[in-house]
Amino acid sequence: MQMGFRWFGSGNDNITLADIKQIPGVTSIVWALHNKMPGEVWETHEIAQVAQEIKAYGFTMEVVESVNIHDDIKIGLPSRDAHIAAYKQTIRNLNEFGVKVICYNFMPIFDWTRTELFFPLEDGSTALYYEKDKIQDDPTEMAEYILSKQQEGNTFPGWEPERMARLDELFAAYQGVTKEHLWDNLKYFLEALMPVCRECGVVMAIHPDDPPWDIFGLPRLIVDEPAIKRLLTMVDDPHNCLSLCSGSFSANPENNVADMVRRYSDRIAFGHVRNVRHYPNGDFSEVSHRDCDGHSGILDIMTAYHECGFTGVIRPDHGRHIWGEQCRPGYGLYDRALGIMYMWGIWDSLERNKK
Ligand code: CS2
Ligand code: MN
Repeated sequence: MQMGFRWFGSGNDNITLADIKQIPGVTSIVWALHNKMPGEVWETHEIAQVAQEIKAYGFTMEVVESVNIHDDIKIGLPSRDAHIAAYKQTIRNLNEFGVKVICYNFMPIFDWTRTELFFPLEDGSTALYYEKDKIQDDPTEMAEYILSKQQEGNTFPGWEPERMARLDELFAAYQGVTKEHLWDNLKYFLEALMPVCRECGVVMAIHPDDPPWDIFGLPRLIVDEPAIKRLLTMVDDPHNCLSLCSGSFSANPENNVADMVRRYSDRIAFGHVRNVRHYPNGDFSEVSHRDCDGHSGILDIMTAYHECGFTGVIRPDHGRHIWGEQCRPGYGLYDRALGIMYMWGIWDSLERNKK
């Protein structure tokens, strides 16, 4: 396993590369050009600037999260071909800088969705929370709430204000896009990219839908084990892979993430490790990485990765907000660093006891 840390870039993240350098065992920066709108080509001179900063600290940068997908591709509009051509160019440009894995998602309109970004936990920290009953028909309130929590001057991936300002228009455009259409559009997109991925040795690694069920009448695909199987067989190419996110999948208590790791380890290109606690009414909150604080099965998941000899990048996903840290929701320094030390603790003892 290589340990990664998501960094939002100079001027867009209160956390610096110098801070990250002090977390034991982090070798890989999970990065992106966060000022890019879905559909724009990432130019080499723009990539070069970030690459220079990351490399100056001796980090690798082989995982990008995310190159977001234009809605026209998900909807299946004729204009998708131009957006796919731009995406191919971005893959080629990223390849020049040693990028090997592109984490992306295929969720209509909204990325991860929560009803409360600073929910108080019993220990005095706060964390992201999902209250099932609040996600009903009208997304306006939820979207306005999430946008209101953006830090001044910091981007919020997947929640671009430009897109959120056009919610009605976007919902109208997705009218009639069924789950089957969305599968077809994902297949079309991946099949179009595979030749470039093969040529460059770059892998497309889809992030599961968060939460893993339909919201606001919008279909969501990557929600459980049968969906993983469908995705990987539908485009059966080693460049069509998963970013296995333990927190996203385990928001549904029926999903067993350790099993997914064992079953699909050869197609997992990147791992997110995060712990979720379920409440009896179907609500969930994010909690510390410690196994007993939640229900995701962090010990089993790390053990499964270890058994499979996983050599890719794993990063802590969201953390709690602790010690008064002012940070992007879910992306503070302190709790993610604690999560890393917990993961290394498990990993190092498994390594020592390896037969
Ligand atoms: C996060 C996502 O919800 C999550 O688990 O990791 O915000 C993730 O970064 C994106 O969906 C990736 O495309
Ligand atoms: Mn994730």
